[in-house]
Amino acid sequence: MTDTLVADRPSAAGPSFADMANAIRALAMDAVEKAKSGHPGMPMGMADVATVLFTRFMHLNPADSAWPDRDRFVLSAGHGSMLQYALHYLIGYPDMPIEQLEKFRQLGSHTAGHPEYGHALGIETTTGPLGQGVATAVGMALAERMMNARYGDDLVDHYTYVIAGDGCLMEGISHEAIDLAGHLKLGKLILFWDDNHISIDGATSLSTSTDQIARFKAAGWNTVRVNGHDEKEIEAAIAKARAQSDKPWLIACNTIIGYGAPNRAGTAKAHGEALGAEEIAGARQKLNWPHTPFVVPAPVLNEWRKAAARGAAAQENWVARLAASGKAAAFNAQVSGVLPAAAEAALKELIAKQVEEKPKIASRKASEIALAAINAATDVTIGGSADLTHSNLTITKGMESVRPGSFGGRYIHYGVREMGMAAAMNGMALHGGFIPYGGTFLIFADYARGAIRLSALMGIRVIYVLTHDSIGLGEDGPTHQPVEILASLRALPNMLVFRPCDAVETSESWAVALAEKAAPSSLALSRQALTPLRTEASKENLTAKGAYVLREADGKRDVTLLATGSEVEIAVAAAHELAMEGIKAAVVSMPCWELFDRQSEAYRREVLGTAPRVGVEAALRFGWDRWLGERSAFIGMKGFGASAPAPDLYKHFGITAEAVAAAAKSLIS
Ligand SMILES: Cc1ncc(C[n+]2csc(CCOP(=O)(O)OP(=O)(O)O)c2C)c(N)n1
Ligand SMILES: [Mg+2]
Repeated sequence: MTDTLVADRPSAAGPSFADMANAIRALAMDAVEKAKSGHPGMPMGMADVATVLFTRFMHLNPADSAWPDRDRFVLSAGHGSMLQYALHYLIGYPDMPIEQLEKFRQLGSHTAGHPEYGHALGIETTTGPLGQGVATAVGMALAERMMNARYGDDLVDHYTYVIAGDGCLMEGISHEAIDLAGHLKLGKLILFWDDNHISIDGATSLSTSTDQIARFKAAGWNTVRVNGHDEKEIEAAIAKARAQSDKPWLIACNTIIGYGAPNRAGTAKAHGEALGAEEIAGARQKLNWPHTPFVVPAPVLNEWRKAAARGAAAQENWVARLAASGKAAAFNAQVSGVLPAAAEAALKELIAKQVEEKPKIASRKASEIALAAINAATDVTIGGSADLTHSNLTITKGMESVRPGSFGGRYIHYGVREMGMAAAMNGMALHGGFIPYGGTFLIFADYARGAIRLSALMGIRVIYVLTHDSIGLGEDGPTHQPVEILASLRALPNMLVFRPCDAVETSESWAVALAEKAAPSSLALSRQALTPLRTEASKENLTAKGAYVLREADGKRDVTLLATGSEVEIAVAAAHELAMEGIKAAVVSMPCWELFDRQSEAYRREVLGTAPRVGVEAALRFGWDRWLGERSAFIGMKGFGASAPAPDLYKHFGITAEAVAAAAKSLIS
């Protein structure tokens, strides 16, 4: 339960409010100056807002930064990273001593140029690509409400605070995020807009004239405007926003970028470069902050540390409530991130059944069947789709939809908002308690790219269900037929890209994706039915090896055919044709290149063999040379697709067993 809705004021005898905020300003100036790079203007402009928020409202415990019911703070305007680092030092995170601020932007420090998840305690998400933080925070606030629906106010009742700049609100992703948050009535999401009228090129009037208050209102938010340098107005607005949790809140803060810098304040010159010795000296005078660089006087620091003490006390109360709730075991298991054993067991059972029954179904359908087993075995999975539920096949029996103000369900209608969906899933995964998966067409992964990239960079378990994965989708034509997207997803470090060839491989892909805690997964799934190829029981999850010999040649290999997804059956048919002519071809299924890359070199050599190779995939060759070697051929796409029934397209583009066999023969003749 929220311990207090009114602000905790600093003691009368303590340092002034200005001193408290100026500590942030000075640290930001000094660190940027020492690094000779960075962004002093935003931390100096938002110092007052951040001081009110952190010293009077935030509940977090630096000694236990993973406390599940802590308030979340997201610095969407990630270029202002020194604001976050200064706050972390002042509050007393153990990994943020002053030396870290002195090493701002240096290799191996905790103080990277932009806040990086995992680099320092208390950084809830990576920010820097503008707008992402806003959209990620929507997922966090949604996860908070969904956990609240399951465990009640006593155990889950925290706020998600975001600081966004003009840039964040100009980015298109903010539209998706704001719209979704307003629609769902995420009442515990509070967004501060650093309304300083400045971005890099100069005045924001150069590029925008949107009435942001009207825009947020139109999306279903509460709004209030404050003078962002008036502690009383800021405090009153936050108190009001916390007390009235019917809708998310926009607190528009009139601020001056670089507040305190005598010449650069209020100008774009304050945005993204060191102020220089003279300007800093002038600012020290103007702010009445005579202290040497990187020194915060003890009374100021002590006052700041009280915020940590307040958070620690709140956590202590929470721990007692958890113990008394009778729900501790379930709650702890849910937030542990460990996949319940029942889900794994359900998939094993399903795979055994599919080996027996040999269903000829699309891999999107196989994914639906796998999800039915998973979702019946555990409720940590949260499904959703960007308005393609019945194409992506992401909903399973008994899944209730999340609705505005009602969060007991576990299926989210993200609307036609691919990047908003991906970022919200990032937020849910980061919040903890859930494993989010969400669907769209593979082609529209590009619309979500900015957020998908952050899933990979942060190393979090988010699962993308990307159906209609090639020309195999047919009539919708080249706008919908991905030819380059597999390559672009595979180009992302730390992303597992699965393209299963049948129902068994699809179930296996799900098992690996769910178990992989430190990387996101993308499942590229077919619209069209696929021939069952994994028809023999295997003790191992072969997809977990990334690639494996599906059909060995009858004797010493003349050629090795490598394929993924819907083209594996074409490779098998080609091998059959070749066999009739006495040519010995092995077929290697490669459902996940990244996992194959993780195997021993000896295993990879054994699978790939030394015979010439033919790659088969209904996509561009880009990336395939990694596996093909010198004596090789590739059967796939050379450009965009076309609109026609899928079988006609495969023929038209020459992705056929005959073409594969001919390519193989040309290599060995
Ligand atoms: C997606 C994206 N595009 C561009 C940038 C580069 N960039 C960093 S800050 C900034 C201007 C942001 O303006 P504002 O949010 O008003 O920040 P302020 O200047 O007020 O600190 C830009 C364009 C970025 N970080 N992310
Ligand atoms: Mg600005």
